[in-house]
Amino acid sequence: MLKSLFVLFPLVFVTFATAQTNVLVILADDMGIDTLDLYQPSSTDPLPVTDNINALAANGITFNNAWVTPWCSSTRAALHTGRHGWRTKIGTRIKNVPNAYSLNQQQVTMADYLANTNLATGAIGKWHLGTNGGGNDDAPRVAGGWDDFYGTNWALGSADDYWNWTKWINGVPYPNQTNYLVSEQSADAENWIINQHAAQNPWLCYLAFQAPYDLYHAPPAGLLNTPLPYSNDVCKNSTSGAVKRACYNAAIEAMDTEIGNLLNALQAAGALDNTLIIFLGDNGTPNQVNTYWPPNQVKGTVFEGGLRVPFIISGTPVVDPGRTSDALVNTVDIFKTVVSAQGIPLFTANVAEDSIDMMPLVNNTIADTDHRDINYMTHFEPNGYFVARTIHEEAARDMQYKLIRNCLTDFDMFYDLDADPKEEFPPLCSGSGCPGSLTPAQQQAYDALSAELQCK
Ligand SMILES: [Ca+2]
Repeated sequence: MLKSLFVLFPLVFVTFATAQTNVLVILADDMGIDTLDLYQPSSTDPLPVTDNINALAANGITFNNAWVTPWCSSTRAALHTGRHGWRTKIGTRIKNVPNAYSLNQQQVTMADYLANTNLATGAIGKWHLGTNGGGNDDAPRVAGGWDDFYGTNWALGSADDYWNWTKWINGVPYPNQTNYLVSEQSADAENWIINQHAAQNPWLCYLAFQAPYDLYHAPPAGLLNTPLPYSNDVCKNSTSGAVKRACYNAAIEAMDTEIGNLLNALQAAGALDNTLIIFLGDNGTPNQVNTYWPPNQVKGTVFEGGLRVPFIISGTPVVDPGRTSDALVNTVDIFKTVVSAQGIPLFTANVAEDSIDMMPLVNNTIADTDHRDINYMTHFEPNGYFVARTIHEEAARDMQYKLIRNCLTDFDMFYDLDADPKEEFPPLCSGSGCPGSLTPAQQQAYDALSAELQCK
């Protein structure tokens, strides 16, 4: 199998290694660009205070046009493998059913790829990539390739209570955890990284917070900048969108505080020297707390409200920090960026085919337009091979135009994102083959985008 063959090559990689860079990937759960003042400086909606995320931006690059997938699992699969869903067959969330199609051992992940270098790899937090096809309690290590895993139940995908949850450490459950989940996830990352630093191991830490997320709750008051006037029960049970949004904003503030605690502790330990920090959301904002996008064009869809998330690359390796970038970056790009940051060439066939190294953007040696001409994303249900799809929609965009196709009905919607960044007005054309009167430039863009769609 691919994975067992793969381990034959490590000495080649080590030979090529010239310099290594620690990498901290922080993945937020259910968080679109509508949630941060960084992306919405003139918002009239109350937004959470996120001094620590803003500091990452001040010391890094803020990407304006980053895409992920509309759901937790499909984004994670793309992030870990550098491959789009039509290759991994994970196009949506993995549900908590027996033998659910999962990230499996045949997929080469970035942790696999780096497994035989001297880079230590640790995954912390929400896994949500299944149980290697069923029942494997050690899936983050077995299928994910990580050296260590500290997190929550990957069959379910998430903890269902922030103060009563089971922690899994390398395949072993530790039930009845009562520490606030987000604080524990931050502490686990801190401990793991400090240990690697003490052992003088270069490290890659993937920290997947279960926050802000659509399990609305009232975080501990001590983590908030803005007092939350609602109890945990009210956050949980209210049917008011405004109440839910206040609780959701509070969850972002709590996560931001814990990101600050984590980075301060690492800085104090000298563990952040030569460290790349990547922060992004895993999918857009949930409909119930959406105040920005057109209704129902949010999490779970391939509209911008589902795909477009905060994406920041920060840390000491960033040249000319404090920049913004319009480059069409994608969650799949993290794979080759992490590998590239180690000074390791990526030349293996059938690995991370969709990933494009972002280090030239980090080094500020290319123009934004030179990273990728067309960004692409797919969403389908259910996951897996040889199953009839009940949902299959894809999207592709260039610097200006975007094409959405329903692959089941062959229905297209073609937008000008410069003129209509929220896709709130009727598309330039819609229907099978997108009949309508397009300008020659629009037609050329439509044809190019259409050629990128896979629908398979
Ligand atoms: Ca999510």
